[in-house]
Amino acid sequence: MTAPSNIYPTAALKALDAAHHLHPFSDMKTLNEEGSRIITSAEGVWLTDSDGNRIMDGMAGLWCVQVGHGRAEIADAVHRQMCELSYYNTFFKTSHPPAVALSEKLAQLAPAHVNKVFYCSSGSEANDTVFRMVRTYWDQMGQPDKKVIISRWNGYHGSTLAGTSLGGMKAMHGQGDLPVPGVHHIDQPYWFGEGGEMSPDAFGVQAARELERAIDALGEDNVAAFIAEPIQGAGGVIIPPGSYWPEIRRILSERDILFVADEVICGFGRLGRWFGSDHFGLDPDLMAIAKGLTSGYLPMGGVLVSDKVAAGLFEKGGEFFHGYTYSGHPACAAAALTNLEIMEREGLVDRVADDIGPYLQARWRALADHPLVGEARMTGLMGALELVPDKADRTRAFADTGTVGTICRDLSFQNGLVMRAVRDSMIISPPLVLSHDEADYLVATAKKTLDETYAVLKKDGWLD
Ligand code: PXG
Repeated sequence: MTAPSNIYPTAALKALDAAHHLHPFSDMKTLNEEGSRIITSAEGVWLTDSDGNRIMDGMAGLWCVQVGHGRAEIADAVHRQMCELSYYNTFFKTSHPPAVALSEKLAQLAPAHVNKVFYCSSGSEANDTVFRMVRTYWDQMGQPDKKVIISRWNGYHGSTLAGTSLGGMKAMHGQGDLPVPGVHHIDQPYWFGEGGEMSPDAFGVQAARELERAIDALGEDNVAAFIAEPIQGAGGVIIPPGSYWPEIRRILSERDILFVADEVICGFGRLGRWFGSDHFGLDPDLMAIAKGLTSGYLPMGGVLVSDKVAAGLFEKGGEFFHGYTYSGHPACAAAALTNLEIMEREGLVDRVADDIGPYLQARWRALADHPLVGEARMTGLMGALELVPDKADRTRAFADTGTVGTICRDLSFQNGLVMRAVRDSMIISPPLVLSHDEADYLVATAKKTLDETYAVLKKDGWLD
């Protein structure tokens, strides 16, 4: 069968896209004036667009393509599964082999006290599941007043009602009158942007103690859970100071609330361990997963459930009135199983910890020498560059937040590297299969892009 990309020339594809396709998180007016970039194929860490340009996928799609693009092995497994059992549900006392096998595999990979999984199709649905699960858990435990979920400003947990509400993106809250009641946001551990004169560690402790203050002000008896990403992704790769997670752990250990790790980005090797919780020594009661679970080959998400929560929710009997038509979809489960098999066989998680991770980090951090860069940070394969008008003064930002980031992002694309801009920081999160040569290309292209951005800003009067 011929794919549409081979039928229509680029201009026609752009015109049809503008006429009929509403894109996520996009200013449709501006986008339609410019036209979308049409990606037609991909292999490894490389994308090809409809004009034949090769571009390095520095974002692994949207933080998800761990094993790289174009793995026929996953496509074959999905094909086989679809020929055998393309769909059946997991409601009403039924199951099927791929869902059973994947559940066993996830229990094996998850921390020792986490042995069950509830499936859905995305990270947003995972967090909607979390939202209902933690409240239902406390109902079951005879503590129905424990309802409030604490989360963080500038956290990202998806764009459904619960996802947006749990997330801390004010622009998103503004659309749809969110958050829903019962969500309380605390400050994020963003030292570069908000740490003022404090040392990173002193700031990390202060940010963690926001949680303590919030629980105590709301009343422990009213708080159901705290949800957080181990490292905030969409918020701008906010790597907390070393003091942050240990202090959060102390606070949680002294109080009876659930801890939910949103592993949608940090899970599946991104930080050099199977989960971000392993990297930071967290002890989550629930873990939201998606993205890297299938490397994005098919949509799938889930909530990993600890023995404690499973016992409270499911062992007394009674139904959890929750689920999706596609919970545990056989083709998606087959994609996930094959993806995890590839990751294990090729040792991709250890590779991030011991090989490509340290290799790229050293070269990425050296970009801090560039006159535009205030900080270059990276953990595992997840990094950010803070673009600033004055290296000597961390508190000074560019006017018109986001404009400089967009200039740099567009130049990066032109130069053959996808970087994502968050405010005025540049983000990368490449596939875990990135080679050393490809890492060198990534850093050289980022450097060239920074030079060109600097020249544009100088010419247009952005810099002194
Ligand atoms: N939690 C986290 C931590 C995420 O990063 C979600 C939940 C929601 O997942 P779904 O599958 O519903 O999208 C995410 C998603 C970006 C970007 O531009 C980030 C995400 C999604 C789309 C764009 O950084 N993260």
